[in-house]
Amino acid sequence: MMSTTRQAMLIYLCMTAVMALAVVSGPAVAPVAAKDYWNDETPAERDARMKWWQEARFGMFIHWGLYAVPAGEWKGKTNYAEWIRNRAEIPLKEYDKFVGRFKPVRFDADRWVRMAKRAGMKYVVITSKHHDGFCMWPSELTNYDVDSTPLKIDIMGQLRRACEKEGIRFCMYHSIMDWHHPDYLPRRKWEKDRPVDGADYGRYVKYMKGQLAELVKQYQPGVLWFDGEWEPTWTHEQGKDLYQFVRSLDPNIIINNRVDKGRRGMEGMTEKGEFRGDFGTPEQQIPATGIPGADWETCMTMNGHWGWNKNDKNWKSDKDLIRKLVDIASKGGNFLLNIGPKPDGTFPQQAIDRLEAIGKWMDVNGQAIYGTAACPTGRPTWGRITTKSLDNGNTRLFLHIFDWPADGKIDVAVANKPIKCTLLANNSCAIKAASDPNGLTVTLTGNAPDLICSVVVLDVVGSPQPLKMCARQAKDGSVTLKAQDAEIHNPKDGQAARYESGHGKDNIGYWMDPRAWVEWDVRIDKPGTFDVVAQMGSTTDGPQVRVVIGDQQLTGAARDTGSWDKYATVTLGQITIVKSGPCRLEVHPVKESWKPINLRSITLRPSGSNKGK
Ligand code: H79
Repeated sequence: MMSTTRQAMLIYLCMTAVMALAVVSGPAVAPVAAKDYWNDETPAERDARMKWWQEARFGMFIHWGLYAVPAGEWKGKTNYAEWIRNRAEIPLKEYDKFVGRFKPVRFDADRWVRMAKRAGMKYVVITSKHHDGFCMWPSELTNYDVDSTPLKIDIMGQLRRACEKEGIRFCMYHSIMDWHHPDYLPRRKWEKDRPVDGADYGRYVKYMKGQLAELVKQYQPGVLWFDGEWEPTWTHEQGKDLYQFVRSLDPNIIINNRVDKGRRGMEGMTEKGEFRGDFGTPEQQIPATGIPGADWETCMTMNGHWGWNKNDKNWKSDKDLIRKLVDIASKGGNFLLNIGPKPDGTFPQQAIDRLEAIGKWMDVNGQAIYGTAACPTGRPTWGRITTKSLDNGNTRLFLHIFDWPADGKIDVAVANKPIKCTLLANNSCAIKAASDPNGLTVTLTGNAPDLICSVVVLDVVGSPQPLKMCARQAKDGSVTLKAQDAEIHNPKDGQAARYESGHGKDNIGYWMDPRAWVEWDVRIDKPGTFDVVAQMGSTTDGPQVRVVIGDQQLTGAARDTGSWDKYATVTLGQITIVKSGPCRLEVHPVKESWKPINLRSITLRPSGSNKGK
């Protein structure tokens, strides 16, 4: 049978021929317009194309290329990886010596793919070409490829076949930016040895398209994951054209938003507008909330580098990685977790260990991740929720419990009636679930079956009816309001304040506009007098905030912490709450005093007179 790719190629060629004929024979024959893969796709067609990817939820990113050879080190500095050529300013003459030293004698594609599968990953995205321009398959269009290395291994081909065997989707990362091709522009500022004379960017684009045609034809990637689109030589028009071109090679292929110019920085979601791309690409960060209707995938490293860096020992823990996977699934996203293989073709042992640990968790809990949808409510304090609709119109909620409660009780902010509730690890273990006007309460017994994340399966009647989430008082009477749970109100015009995460950030930032304000829903069960304590970062003394709770308010000032990313705990004042029940806490800038601050949290802490009551 002819593959869909081949068919598409044929249709594409035929249409090109028809269009050429139309031109030759003049206006009497109406030209047949090529399908516009972006605008002419119906929502149903798009859903069908995206289905496998949306259900997969978890994939492996692989950054492998010549940069594995220096392993992150150049002239005594050790903090490089796949950007080493650029960051260490290595002349091409020097860098190209890695071609002769790329000898992955222990490369075993089957082993790699089996490790991905064991970890519970459903797809693999590997660098066919990173920014350094080196091609990991034998390309007809350049000698800067694996055919010029001592072992001449077609890495893409071997991985493609291994994926096929194991039922894993094979996908490719391809960089638009290219620091090697003579026609690519611009050059790096420090490059003195490569004059731009004769360079022709249009010719580079043709080269790239030719290579993409090779890749799609020979390896049928499920996703083309572009990157390096931010340089000014790459335009929106070219992005549109490349999206159409790649879809015309294989109509079913999925393409990330870095094909075009609509990506919002490292936050990665696509700006509003005509921008192409099937999914957003947050890099090294997880969005604060899901984005209804948007497809996205967080890509992240296990340590601090994408390519192999032998000195980077800063590995994320099993717990951190598993909870990140859960967090992402609970917001309706995919997790693309990176491996930077070593030059001998093996995975770093630390990466192998982590894949193994995630796999063990997925063996038990995978069904709470695959094919699930985002949590319908806000984020609970005890963990995360994923959902699945059941055939009979009811809903299955997977309660991913990070912090097993001491009193055994967890709140689920939905109005639905419970049907049954069990532990996923042991489905004979019935758990009590009861609903009241404040939502559902699940009562657990015993200890957490999994200290990283225990999953409770809760079936409820009908589709989810979310209730407003309230922050509640802890045992000591305090309430902590976190940046990630704030509702941010921005004026329609002007700079928008937003929640920032990743790279140690966990705060409301970009708070330039004093008209922007934030609020939280709170529920007070034990009224009294509270100290209002804020964690704030500021580059000056004095920006004031007004905190409003019900009909009371107070004003306090931020202190100079030297940097927006350094935080001080400041007591803003005291406030007395007389009535129990739900209320709102708002934080407004005081306009006259305003200089941007970062806000990490607000805590209401029972004050001296109130303590222990
Ligand atoms: O392949 C890995 C990295 O090598 C690559 N992307 C991941 C998947 C990467 N390249 N650059 N970076 C990561 C950081 C670059 C950030 C910037 Fe920009 C590029 C800052 C300014 C231009 C992206 C575009 C963020 C803001 C605008």
